[in-house]
Amino acid sequence: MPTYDPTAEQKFTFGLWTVGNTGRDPFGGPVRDQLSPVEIVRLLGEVGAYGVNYHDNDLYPIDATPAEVDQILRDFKQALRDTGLKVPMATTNLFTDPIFKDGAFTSNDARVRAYALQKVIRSMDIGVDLGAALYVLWGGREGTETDASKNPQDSLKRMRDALNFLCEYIIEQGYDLRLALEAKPNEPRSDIYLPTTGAMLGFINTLDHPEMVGVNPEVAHEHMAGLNFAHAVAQAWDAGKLFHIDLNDQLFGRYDQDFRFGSVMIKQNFFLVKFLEDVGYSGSRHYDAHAYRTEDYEGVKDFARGCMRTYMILREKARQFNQDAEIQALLQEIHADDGAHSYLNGGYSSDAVSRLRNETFDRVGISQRGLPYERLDQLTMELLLGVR
Ligand code: GLT
Ligand code: MN
Ligand code: MN
Repeated sequence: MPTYDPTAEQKFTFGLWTVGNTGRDPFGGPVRDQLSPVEIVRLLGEVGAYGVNYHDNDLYPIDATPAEVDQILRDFKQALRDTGLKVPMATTNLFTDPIFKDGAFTSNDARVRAYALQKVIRSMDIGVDLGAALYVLWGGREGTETDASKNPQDSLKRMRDALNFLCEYIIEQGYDLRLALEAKPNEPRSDIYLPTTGAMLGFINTLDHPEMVGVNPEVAHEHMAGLNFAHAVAQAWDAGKLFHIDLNDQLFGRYDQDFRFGSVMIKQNFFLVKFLEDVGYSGSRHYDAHAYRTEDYEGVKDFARGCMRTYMILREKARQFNQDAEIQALLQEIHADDGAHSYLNGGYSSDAVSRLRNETFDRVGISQRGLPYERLDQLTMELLLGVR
């Protein structure tokens, strides 16, 4: 019987802002005390996480003096040594401070754009020192309420200039650091630029160093846009761009709920986990989620343990799916191929075209073949519901 305990191989990580979330929302104040970074690291150590990620200002206040930052880092590093937790990813808060009210890299104010670059560079230096090899950029304020304020193409150019600048900085410093861009369709801006993972993937190819930049897709963000998350992840993987992943959960059409992973859409999350495990994704499995507002810190631990446990359960279900004789027989039947058209597998050739031109297809006969997807899906559901 599997234990479903988290393993180091899965690299389960949480942000300081996730288990440290105090439950503040637009309609109410905090319901939990703010834990210090050291306390959060201890909590994560207790629940068996692999690592902790952070925004610069989750760790030190925006106006901290260099001496204050040094002291905070010393304490943080000590907590990391005590617990064995890693820091695989770091990021910058470019959304909370009022200076970012009209964006950071895409702000209309050149001083804000410059300040944003300075803030990222300083935070990167610290991130690299803490061992991070990945830097996430989520542009929560990079957007508009009214398109009268900015030309969307100018905004893309500003975004591109900023990312090119940061890549050159990384190269010049000799850092072993890659960037991962995170898309979100809206909230807190009415419309955020590059709203989906697919849009980010297209944009990356316009950069000076596309090889240094990938994506950080988040379940909730694609669900907000009504999209199939596993399909977005597959596209990113296929492009060699799945550098990181933000796991959480929620139904379509809602605000960014960031619920416990696997708490809402079981089937979708199953196919996501199956995909990640089947292809051998080896990056962090990061939980960008937080506990219900009803919880105290015991409940936050339940939340964190639940995120990892559900992943491990779905991973075991994926293994069962791959070994289930009936399911595999159905899949074989569905994918049956007598090899008659394998001449098309090698790509284009004039020989292939002339063979293709001369073929006659039994259109009606082919259409009449039933595809047992109902049976396949029912077996999948029964497996997930625990009766197989
Ligand atoms: C914020 C946002 C997340 C991003 C984080 C990284 S911050 O919580 O909602 O989706 O991943 O900046
Ligand atoms: Mn989110
Ligand atoms: Mn996220």
